[in-house]
Amino acid sequence: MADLDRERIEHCNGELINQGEVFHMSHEEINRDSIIWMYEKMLTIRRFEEQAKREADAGKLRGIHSSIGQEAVPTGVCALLRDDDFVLGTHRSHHHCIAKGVDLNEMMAELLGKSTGTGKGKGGTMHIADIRKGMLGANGIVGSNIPVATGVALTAKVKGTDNVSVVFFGDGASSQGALHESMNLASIWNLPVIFVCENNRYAESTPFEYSVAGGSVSNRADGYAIPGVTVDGQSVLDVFEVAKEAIGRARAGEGPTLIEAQTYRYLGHAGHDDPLTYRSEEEQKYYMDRDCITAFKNYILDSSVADEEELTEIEVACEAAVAKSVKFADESPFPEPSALTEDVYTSYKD
Ligand SMILES: Cc1ncc(C[n+]2csc(CCOP(=O)(O)OP(=O)(O)O)c2C)c(N)n1
Ligand SMILES: [Mg+2]
Repeated sequence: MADLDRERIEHCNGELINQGEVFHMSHEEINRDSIIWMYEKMLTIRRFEEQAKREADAGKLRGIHSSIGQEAVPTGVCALLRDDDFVLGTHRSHHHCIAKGVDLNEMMAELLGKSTGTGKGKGGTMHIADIRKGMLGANGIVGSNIPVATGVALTAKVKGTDNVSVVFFGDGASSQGALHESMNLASIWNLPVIFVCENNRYAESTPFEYSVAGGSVSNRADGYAIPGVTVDGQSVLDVFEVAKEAIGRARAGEGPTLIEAQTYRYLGHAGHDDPLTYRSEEEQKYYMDRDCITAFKNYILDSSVADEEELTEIEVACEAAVAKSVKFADESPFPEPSALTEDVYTSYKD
């Protein structure tokens, strides 16, 4: 194994290399409903993404940024959010949308460019939003949603609500000025925003170790006097615990947090055109052997939260929901050409 791979694996294993402490939690205070909700969400994301890839491979859309492998991160965070809290995403955001409760039928229709989609078929995979659910949008411009989320948090503070704003972004985005400016403002204004970096080890084909100075994203919080924490992003329960602390602080008016969740994307950067020559088979196997859904299923069975039969029922329901979303999308019409200039400006009122 190349030294770089070994370092990366040890790093993600919690054996620290220029890294902040990796938190492993006790998981004692999570109730059964939350556990079942999280299992169902993670599985729905996985099945939806597998289907989305099949749709792309069949030529029904022009490719996707798959979140397979990263399901635990938004699931652990969104388990603690309300509909009136806000989430902002990235170019790789199907898992954020599903975790925040966006309707699967409308998502699949949006992917396939149909008029029944979340953006009436004019946004596509990288521009899914649903204000009713507090999902303010995926976004194709890397890092661009970080200052938007900070502004959303400022709105909550000015209005005196207890809503929180969560922004997900990648390890590549973590070196953008937008994150640093946002953390600075969020700190001095004590804003209810949680910055969640999904460190999946690569920005396209560029390794984290090559491009991120200092070897840690979470340590960057130190420069802005806000809490920064690294968590095992393959453990949904660990993510839940860290998010609980961060969201609780934000709601209580105690300001922002930076979370770095260490995770891995299983597929290529943007689908089938990525030969993955920049990472080793051994490295991929290492992460896939620690699959977040398999690990969580084992936890549920080992701790008798549910039995095999109950989990099978959930699995069947997730598959049925995804199959239904494809049928809904297939049977929906494409938007009329005359709809091209409609909805350019929003009429959103609160
Ligand atoms: C401002 C900007 N620069 C470059 C790109 C091209 N681009 C799209 S995704 C990506 C990599 C982003 O990596 P990361 O933030 O780690 O997210 P990941 O793809 O790993 O989820 C790049 C460079 C872009 N979309 N926007
Ligand atoms: Mg990345």
